[in-house]
Amino acid sequence: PKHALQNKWKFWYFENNKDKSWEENLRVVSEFYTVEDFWSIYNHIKNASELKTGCSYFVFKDGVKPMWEDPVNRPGGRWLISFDRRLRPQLDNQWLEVLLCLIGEAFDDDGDDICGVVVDIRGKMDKISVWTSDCKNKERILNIGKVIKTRLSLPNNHMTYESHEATSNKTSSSAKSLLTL
Ligand code: M7G
Repeated sequence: PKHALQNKWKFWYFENNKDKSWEENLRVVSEFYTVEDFWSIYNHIKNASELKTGCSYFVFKDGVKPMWEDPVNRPGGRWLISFDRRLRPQLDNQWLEVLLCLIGEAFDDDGDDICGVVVDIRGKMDKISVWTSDCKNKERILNIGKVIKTRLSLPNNHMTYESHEATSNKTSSSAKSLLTL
């Protein structure tokens, strides 16, 4: 028998096609709710580092669209980790580690606040982010952040948490961060 996960997840792909709106560029690749189905998707698709600049993968809980506007995401925010694109060879392992945290239920009850995770392939800095549903729940945000920091062996001050409200309203390149780990 396959090994069921606590949640059902959807794997999304974003391609930066300038002729379409942001939302139109977002597509569901597949969904999974067992460990085995996760691996068959993961092994079938390109590594994040092989995607073109401007592309992203999103893995979100079933029922939550990977956008700020989704009612589950709207009061939330994200842990943001930036990687110099010269470190892209390490990105695939870091992204897989984040996915394994989801699959392995590494966050215990704090995982209730996880909405999904994202990897963005960009020109200068690639990004991995972990979206949570309540930007005011500092305890859960910190617990989740500490798990990620440990599993990714990140140095201090490498992760910042920002609300989606701040991200979506930002005028400069970075939004005000609420927490740092
Ligand atoms: P990004 O791809 O998250 O980061 O956002 P980047 O600046 O490093 O490429 C780029 C742009 O995509 C944003 O300025 C928005 O125009 C759009 N965008 C990104 N997200 C996550 C959303 C979203 O959740 N909703 C909407 N409406 N637009 C978004």
